[in-house]
Amino acid sequence: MSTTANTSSDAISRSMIELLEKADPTVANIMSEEGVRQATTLELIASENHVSSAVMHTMGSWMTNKYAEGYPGARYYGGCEYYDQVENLARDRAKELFNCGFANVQPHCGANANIAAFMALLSPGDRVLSLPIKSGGHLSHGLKPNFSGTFFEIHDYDLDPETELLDYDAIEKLAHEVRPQLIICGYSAYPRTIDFARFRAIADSVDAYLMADIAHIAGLVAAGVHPSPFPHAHVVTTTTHKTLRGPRGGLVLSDDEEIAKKVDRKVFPGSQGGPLMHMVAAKAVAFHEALQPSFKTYSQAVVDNAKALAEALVGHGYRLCSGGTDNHLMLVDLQPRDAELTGADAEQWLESAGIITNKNGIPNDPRPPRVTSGLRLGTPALTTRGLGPSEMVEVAALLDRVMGSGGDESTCAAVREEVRALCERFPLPH
Ligand code: DSN
Repeated sequence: MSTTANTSSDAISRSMIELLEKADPTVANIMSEEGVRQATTLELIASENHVSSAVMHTMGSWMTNKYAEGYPGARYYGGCEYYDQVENLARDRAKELFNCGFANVQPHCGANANIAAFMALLSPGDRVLSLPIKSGGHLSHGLKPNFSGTFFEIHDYDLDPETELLDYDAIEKLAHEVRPQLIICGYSAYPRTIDFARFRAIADSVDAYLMADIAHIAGLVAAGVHPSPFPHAHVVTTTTHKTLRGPRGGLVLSDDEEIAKKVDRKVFPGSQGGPLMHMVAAKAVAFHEALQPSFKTYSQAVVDNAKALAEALVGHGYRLCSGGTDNHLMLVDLQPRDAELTGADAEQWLESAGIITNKNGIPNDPRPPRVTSGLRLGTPALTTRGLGPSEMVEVAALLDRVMGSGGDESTCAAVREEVRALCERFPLPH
């Protein structure tokens, strides 16, 4: 039960678990086990990361105790002096980080940020042009059961079937046929650079708004290792916990004053009540971290590691969708290595070996979403631990040993021990 206390070098985490062991030993046990899991496994899920102790403990603080509905200087509750200060700080830091004039830091998550953006820009029934989830888009960009697919008329653009890249000419042609009110760019499983300027030109040619959902690449954008959606997008939405390495949460940005006013109204009271002020405070801390020169170094290392991992996997016979990666993630087509291998099997076998990944459909995947022929891999979390390009070669070899073994138990167990050793060499940063 006290294993987390032993694994964590962070005194606050240790004393928190000790306190919890007295207050609620059942939850203390679950949390300890999860702490050990994180410390002893390799996290390759492209949308996950390890936050700093400063960010983590700001979340678990007395800042959770307060209602602060409204915005700084205009709250519906008394006692908000310090919440105004911290929210203003978070907003200012977000604006500085992304070089724009407006930030709303209250969305509880990326999907909520997107709800507010849709509500600010559109009326129910309006037409939206976006990449479907099956090709790397996000569910909040138009999936039928989601709010976006329920209340708006969604039209799909797609990747070029040969290159698996965005085909801007085809998107432009489709935009002229559909005449959407909104075009969305920004994806969950697209490994290449996005040409925001080209998207804006397409949007302007049909008098549509352009929304960039940069949830995956936000940290890379902030660090200048991926082009910025500003000044091109009318609205930018993101999460704060992926490459940006902050607390789980959402953020809406804009450079347009009229849109900004609408976004504020649509976050509160349009789609949320009380903001999670402990998370807003943690966002402020994370933005401060991301403004430091060390974050640029980190983000460049994320990209360098992704390239190294991608090259090593190709060397083992895997095909990468679009042929490689420009950012933090890659989509591995497992079929050329083994036509029988599914993403679901690979995910499960790798987990038993201590390597955490997620199955992911590849473009035009013949298998259903719970099976898939692909695996999505990302380097933000491993880079946070300090692994570099030479360790990416080791990680690729471990991945291949497991996937090439057909899930053989003794192979998975042997790899599990090597993963433990690698994790000991590169402990969590807190
Ligand atoms: N669910 C996230 C991802 O894993 O990409 C996107 O929000």
